[in-house]
Amino acid sequence: MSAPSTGPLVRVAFTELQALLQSILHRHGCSAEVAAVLAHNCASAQRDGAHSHGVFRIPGYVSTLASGWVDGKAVPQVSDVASGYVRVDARGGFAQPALAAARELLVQKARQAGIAVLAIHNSHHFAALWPDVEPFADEGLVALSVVNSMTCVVPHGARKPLFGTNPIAFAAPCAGHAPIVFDMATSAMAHGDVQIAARAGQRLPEGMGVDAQGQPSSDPQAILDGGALLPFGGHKGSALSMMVELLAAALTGGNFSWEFDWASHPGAKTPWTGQLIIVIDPSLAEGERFALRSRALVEQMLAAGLSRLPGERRYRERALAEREGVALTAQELAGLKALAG
Ligand code: NDP
Ligand code: PYC
Repeated sequence: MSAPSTGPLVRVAFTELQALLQSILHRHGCSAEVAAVLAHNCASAQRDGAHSHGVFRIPGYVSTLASGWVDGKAVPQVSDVASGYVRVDARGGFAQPALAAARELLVQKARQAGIAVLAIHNSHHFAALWPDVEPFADEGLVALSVVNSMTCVVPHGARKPLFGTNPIAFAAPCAGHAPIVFDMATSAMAHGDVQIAARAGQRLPEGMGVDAQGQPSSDPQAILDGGALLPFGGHKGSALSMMVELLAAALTGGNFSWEFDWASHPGAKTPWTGQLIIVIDPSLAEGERFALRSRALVEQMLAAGLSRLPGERRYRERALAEREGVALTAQELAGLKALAG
C-alpha cells in the first residue's frame, strides 16, 4: 500500500477534485464522456487513500494522451455474444469507458442467467481495479475482475521479466456491512508503489524485486532501471499472475503484457492489454442468504482476532474524506491546477 506523497496536505471536496481531473483529461485529449469516467475513477482512488492510482497517475495519463498511444476519444464497441457473454472492443481507448458502455447489458445477463462474463480487449487500464468491481456488490452481485499490465515481473523460477503486475479484484455483498472487497497486484508490489518509493528516496522491503543483473535489490530505482519485480508468494503468486494473463489477454483477445511495444511513443505509460469481469447473481440460488452468510464469515473472522478486513482501510479513508475533504499535497494540487490551465 502506497504512502501519500510528502509535504503539507490540503483537503478538497470530492466533487471539486473530480471536476478538476475531468477538465485536465478533457483538455489533454479525452472526450467529455471518457474524461468524466476516468476523473471519477481517479478521484475515488485519491479519496480512498489508494495513492498509487490516485492523482499521482494524472501526469502519466497526460503524457500518454500526448504521445498518441491511447485514443482518449475512442467509442467502445459492445457485442452481445451469448446469453452469459458480453465482449467489448475498447478501440484503443481506456478500459473503464468500455465497462461503462457494457455494464447495463452485463448486469441484465447476470440477473437472467445467474452469471455473465465481460471480456474487454484493445484497452488501456492505468487504474486501481476495485472501482470496477465494488459497484456490483453495492447492488447485491458478486464480481471478480482481472487485468494484465506491462512486462515487469519475473515468473517464479524464470530468469527474465515476462508477466505484468496483473491485479485481481473481488467484491461481494455483506448484510448490514459495506461490500467485502479486495484488490491486489499479483506482484510483490504494485509498480506504482515502486515509483512512489523511488520518488521519496525510500528503500523497499527485501524480496520485492531484482536489479538489471537479476540480483535481489531493495533499491526501487534499480528495479525501475532495467530491473524487475517478483511475484508475491513465490510460485503461488506466479501461478495467479499466469492465470491473469490467460483470462485478461488470451480469453479476451487483448495483448499479453509483453505483446505491445510503446517504444515509438515516448511518454506512453498505459498498458494496452485486456480485462475480464465475471459477475454472479447470488440471489438466484441463495436468495438473501448469500449476504447473510457473508456477514457470518466476517463475524467469525473478527471473533478469530482479525484486526481489519481488506477494503476496510479504504472505507475509513473514504469516511474521513467525506467529512473533511479528499487529502492531497499542496504541491500535487498546484500541479493539477497547472495541468488544467
Ligand atoms: P495492497 O497490497 O496495498 O492491498 C491489497 C489488498 O489487501 C487490499 O484489498 C487491501 O485492503 C488489503 N490489505 C492490505 N493490508 C491488509 C491487512 N493488514 N489486513 C487485511 N487486508 C489488507 O495492494 P497492491 O499494492 O497489491 O495493489 C495496489 C493497487 O494497484 C490495486 O488497487 C491494484 O488494482 C492496482 N494495480 C493496478 C494495475 C493495473 O494494471 N491497472 C496493476 C497492478 C496494481 P485496503 O485497500 O483496505 O488497504
Ligand atoms: O501499479 O503496477 C501498477 C500498474 C500497472 C498499470 C497500472 N498500474
